[in-house]
Amino acid sequence: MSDERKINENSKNEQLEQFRVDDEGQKLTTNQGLKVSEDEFSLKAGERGPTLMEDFHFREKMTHFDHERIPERVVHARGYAAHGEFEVYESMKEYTKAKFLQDPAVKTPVFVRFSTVAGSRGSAETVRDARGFATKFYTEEGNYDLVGNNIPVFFIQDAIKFPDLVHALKPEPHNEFPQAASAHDTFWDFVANNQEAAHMVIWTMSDRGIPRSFRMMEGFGVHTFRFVNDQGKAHFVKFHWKPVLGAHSLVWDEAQKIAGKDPDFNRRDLWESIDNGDYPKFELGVQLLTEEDEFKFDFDILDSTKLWPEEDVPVKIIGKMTLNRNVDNVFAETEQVAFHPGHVVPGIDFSNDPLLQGRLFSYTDTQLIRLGGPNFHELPVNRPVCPFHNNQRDGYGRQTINRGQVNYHNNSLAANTPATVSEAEGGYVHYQEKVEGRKVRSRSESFKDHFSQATLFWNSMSKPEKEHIIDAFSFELGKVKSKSVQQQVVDMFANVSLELATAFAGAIGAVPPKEGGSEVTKASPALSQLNTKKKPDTRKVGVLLGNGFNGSEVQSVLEALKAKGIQPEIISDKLGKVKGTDGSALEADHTFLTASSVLFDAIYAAGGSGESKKFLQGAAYFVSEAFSHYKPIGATHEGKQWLEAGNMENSPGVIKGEDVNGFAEEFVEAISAHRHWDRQLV
Ligand code: HDE
Repeated sequence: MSDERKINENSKNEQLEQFRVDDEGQKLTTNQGLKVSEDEFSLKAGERGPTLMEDFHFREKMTHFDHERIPERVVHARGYAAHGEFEVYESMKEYTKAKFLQDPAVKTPVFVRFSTVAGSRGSAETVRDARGFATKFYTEEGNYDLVGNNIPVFFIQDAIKFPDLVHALKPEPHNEFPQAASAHDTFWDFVANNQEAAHMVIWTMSDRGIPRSFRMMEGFGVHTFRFVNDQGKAHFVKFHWKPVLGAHSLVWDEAQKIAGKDPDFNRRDLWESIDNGDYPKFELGVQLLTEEDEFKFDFDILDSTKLWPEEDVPVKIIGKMTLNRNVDNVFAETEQVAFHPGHVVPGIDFSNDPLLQGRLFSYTDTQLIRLGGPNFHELPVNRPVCPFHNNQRDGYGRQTINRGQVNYHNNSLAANTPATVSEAEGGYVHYQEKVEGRKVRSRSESFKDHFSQATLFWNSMSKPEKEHIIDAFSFELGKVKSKSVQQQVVDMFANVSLELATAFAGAIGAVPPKEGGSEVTKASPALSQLNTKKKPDTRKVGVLLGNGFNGSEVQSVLEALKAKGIQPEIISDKLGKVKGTDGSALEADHTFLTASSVLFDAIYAAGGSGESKKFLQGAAYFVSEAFSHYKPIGATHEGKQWLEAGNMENSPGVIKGEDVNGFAEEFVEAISAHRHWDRQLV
């Protein structure tokens, strides 16, 4: 690889190209390149005799298969990824010298992996959990990894507690259930006895714990990092990803049903969007603080259980990421990608957040067991796109052939190269923060308020969002067997909100809290998803269509939806052509068996005059289930019968179309709203 460091959006793709292999149309060979004449039968002593040791092809094939699995990630095992590019809107020179944040003309290749945290690699995706949001920027100065989550705070304040947290969250060790769920005794026992978890717990119990899609959730770097400019001046910084489609969630009953109907719901959504050219986009935002302002807040900015309210420290939008290419091979790329918050570039540095400090150890360590040795940086997805040279050698799976006699520093035989370079030439120099202190195992007093920001979050929620939080606590604690743990959690959350704790105590038969309450009255409107962007783009609409539908009118509705970026998919009682009154026909994409209302954002009941009983039953169920999940429902022609039958006609977000043109417009607006929470369910 040349030492020329011109990176563009294609650099990673071009690098990966040299590793891609197309097997189709090729001759079958062993791994040694020997052509194979027979792949059906092992080599035997006689047709009915034993297999011979000599059968090297059988042994190679079987041995490779026997070793195909690697350990899954200890957390974030279930994930999905895509390639893309990042561009900065304006130079960030004032704050950081990071090269990829200087020039709006430069596009930096990225690889992003989204994940759930608790579940195993094969678990369902719509479980209640935080989501990982890890981005690798392949910059001209080396890889920069922003390894974040969709929740801006964390459960614990010090990394030493991470193994305890994860043990408590994962399936219980004696019986190994429940899978991918926090609704069990050990998790809530951990929460009640490690009360710093309060803030993140209220986030996971909120709608943020069940995002509608990876494309519709925010991302956060969580920790306080540092930006450092070329004058050596530092700012504290928090990173945000803002989805261009807004942040939206599922409802809990729907999320549980999707987990059965389509456990791959989120990855399918990401894959299909990119495949369709609807590229997911996120804007990068930063909150910046001068070093002088470090102690200006009523919380410690080194404490990862705290956020910086956006109304106090505005989020400056500085760039945009577009995901535009699916992987070629999930194992090679998504599974083998190795993120690490310690992969930084000049201009980005750390803070003393004790959670971040511990992560700086853990990520390389975990790759050593997961990817089998110290050469994981050589795997194609992990390679920087700029050159890399050092004196590290050997180890399992080493691929580079480092030539020459010299593999040490200092040396004279190679003129002391590879040579270190000065800061001015791009050498990474750690920010020279002055640090002094006694060696102590303790926590600063400034980390001791565990409840105020949980209350801030609660205060910021709209009425439906509060109801969802109460329901989530009632569900999760309703699954806890220990009465003592249930009561401890009630008493703990009384410190966050008496209204909340009293409500879920009632639902789980616990004693309502006698004392508690919070003096925090502040709210942060940016925390409510009710204030997010609302757009119709890429929303999926299930169209219930039967034979004898009104050909031209229904087609004109479908065209109007498509013109707004909405994706209608036709559902009928059988696959094949569905015929319209005017002789036109539309192909059914799904049947009532293969699809479910929970897999769509909205339902359009268009009906048809020649419907069978099976059709009528299937459609009625679709409509009523979608209604119960507060989804937009539109109905025209015969489709209106289900609204009447279900007494849904005058409900918010239910559009009954008399005039087809006006109908499409109203329906698009209802779809953009995402859900209609003010609907009264009967
Ligand atoms: Fe992680 N985390 N984490 N984490 N984390 C891992 O690294 C760890 C934390 C996050 O898609 C592991 O490669 C410790 C916060 C994401 O490959 C492991 C602590 C945040 C991913 C690990 C934390 C994260 C991981 C497991 C407490 C949000 C998936 C496999 C100090 C800012 C990355 C691996 C991917 C993965 C350790 C806390 C995000 C074991 C010790 C806070 C998105 O190294």
